[in-house]
Amino acid sequence: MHRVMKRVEERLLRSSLLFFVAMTGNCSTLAVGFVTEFRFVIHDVEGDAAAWSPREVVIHRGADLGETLLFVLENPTARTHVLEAPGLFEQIVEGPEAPTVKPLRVYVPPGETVHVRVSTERLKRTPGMGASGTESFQFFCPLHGHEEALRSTIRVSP
Ligand SMILES: [Cu+2]
Repeated sequence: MHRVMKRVEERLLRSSLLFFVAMTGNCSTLAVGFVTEFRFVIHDVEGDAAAWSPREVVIHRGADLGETLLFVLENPTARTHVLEAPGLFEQIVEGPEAPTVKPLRVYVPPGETVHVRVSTERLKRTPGMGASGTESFQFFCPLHGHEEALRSTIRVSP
């Protein structure tokens, strides 16, 4: 009997600790300061292909690049699409652990909207920028064609 009670207590303690971690995790994601949000919508196009719109987005490094860069991906179509943007990285924040990054490649199921946090580290440092100071990244759905004509562009300008 005593042992059972002890186990229950332990379990309660563990779940309240988890709750505490979840709460503080939430607080730290709320305290991110200035958030820049960009919204993208996928469209089916002729020939079983698909393209993301807007076809071109400009992010101003100074004015737009806050601490948090959020992409909102909408898929109003009847099939799954992907947003892939070589050179950009998704920032994964899990609880109190330090954020990790992975190449930006996000699946968006039919009828759903997915929010992705994009890493701003590399965009702020601007290693690969051209003479004009503008850096370009292409994005597309790799499942439904990656021809030049279907690609959209994100320009990061000073
Ligand atoms: Cu697609």
